[in-house]
Formats: sequence, C-alpha cells, structure tokens
Amino acid sequence: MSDYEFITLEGIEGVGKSTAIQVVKRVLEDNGRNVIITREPGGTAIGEKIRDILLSTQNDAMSPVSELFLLLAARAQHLAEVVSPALASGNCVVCDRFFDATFAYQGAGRGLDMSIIKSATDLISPFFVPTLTLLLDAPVEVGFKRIESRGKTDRFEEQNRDFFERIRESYLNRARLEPKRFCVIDASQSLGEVSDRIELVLKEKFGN
Ligand code: Z5A
Repeated sequence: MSDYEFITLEGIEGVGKSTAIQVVKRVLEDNGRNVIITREPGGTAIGEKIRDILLSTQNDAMSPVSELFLLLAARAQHLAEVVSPALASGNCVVCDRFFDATFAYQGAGRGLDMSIIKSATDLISPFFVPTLTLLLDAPVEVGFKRIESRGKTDRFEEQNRDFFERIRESYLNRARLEPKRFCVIDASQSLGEVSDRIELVLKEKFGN
C-alpha cells in the first residue's frame, strides 16, 4: 500500500454505502492501516449542522445554488478539519460521498452547470482527489426498496425517480471517464457478494 490512501464510496441512496464502508474499514485494518471513517455532508461539528439544514424537509424552498454552496462549505470545513490532517498523519481516510456526489446530484440531478461545479470544487479541494472510488451501483428501485422500511424520508429522498436515474447515469459516466480511480460494484447482489467483491478489489489494489 502507498502512504496516502483516500477512498470514497458513492452511489444513489440505499445502495449500501454505509454498510460497505464497514467492510472497507475491516479489510484495511486487517492490512495494518489506521482508518478514519467520515462522511459528506458532515464529518465535523459545523458540517453536521449544515447536513441537518440540507436534509431537512422543512427546507424545501432551498434553491439548487444555495444547496451547492452549503455542500461546499461543509466540504471545505471537512477537508481542513478532518481529511487533510488525517492524511498528513498517515491515516487512511474512507469517506461516504465526496465530490463525485456534487457532480451527480447538483449537476445531473439539479441541473446546475457542470463547469460551475468544477470551478467551485477546484477552489476548495484542488489537491484532494480520491485514490480509489467505489461506486456502488444498482437500479433505482433496488435502493428505494432498501430504504422504504425507514418510514421517514429526507429532502433528497423526496425527489422523483427521474432525479435518481439521472444521478445513477452521471455516476456511471464518471466511472467510464476515470476507470483507474473508479471501481464499479454491482450493489444489487447480496450483502455477502458485495462484501466479497469489495474485499477482492481492495486486496488487488493495495496488496495483502
Ligand atoms: N449529497 C449531495 O447532494 N451532494 C453532495 O456533494 C454530497 C451529498 C456529498 C445525504 O447523503 C445526501 O447528501 C444524499 C446526497 C446528498 N442524498 N440522499 N438521499 P447520505 O450518503 O447520508 O444519504 P444516503 O445516500 O441517502 O444514505 P443511505 O440512505 O443510508 O444509503 P446507503 O448508505 O447507500 O445504504 P445503507 O444504509 O448501507 O443500506 C440501506 C439498507 O439496505 C440497510 O438496511 C442495509 O442493511 C441494506 N443493504 C445494504 N446493502 C445490501 C445488500 N447488498 N443487500 C440487501 N440489503 C442491503
């Protein structure tokens, strides 16, 4: 393994990112790495407050541009307070969503201009490109079904199916454009199969 590992997990809701992140942690720790698990939006006290604003269904009036800048504010704080110091200390950082989510959700989902998202993203995180991005991919209805038992939806989950179809396609396009960074995992498989695949990918990439 190299000294610098920044791994991100991406995908539409309910595909199993939070579940998979525990598998990533276990495999890396078995490999002798110190692992910091974190998430976006969130990961810091300020970021978690911004997350609450972003997810609250009371904020349905939020414009796409406001949403973008709240996400970026949370990210700037997260990079300064968590990601940058953790990587500098030789930790492996595993993050539930990062900038690919911004292109997929705010770009493809909300329809904001991708070049504006790219400029804003470069402004706050020019040096932080994940070394590996695991894209958990499954049909939209699979994700919906997995989260329906929660009974409560957040502001993003209230969006219609087309919104998530566009996001899924955008993620897959990004993976096609950067095959070295992305690894697409078929998340419609059973938990055991998804875990085995992730374990294999990590061992292939980082050695045993
Ligand atoms: N967002 C954005 O718009 N722009 C950005 O730049 C960023 C984020 C960074 C919060 O993210 C929102 O922020 C998100 C996008 C937006 N919008 N939404 N919605 P989040 O990551 O916290 O929210 P989420 O994607 O909704 O997370 P989630 O619903 O918890 O999904 P998940 O983590 O992918 O799934 P899970 O909790 O691991 O699994 C869901 C259930 O399925 C659970 O009961 C599991 O036990 C089960 N599961 C998992 N895997 C399997 C398999 N393989 N088989 C069967 N059952 C499974």
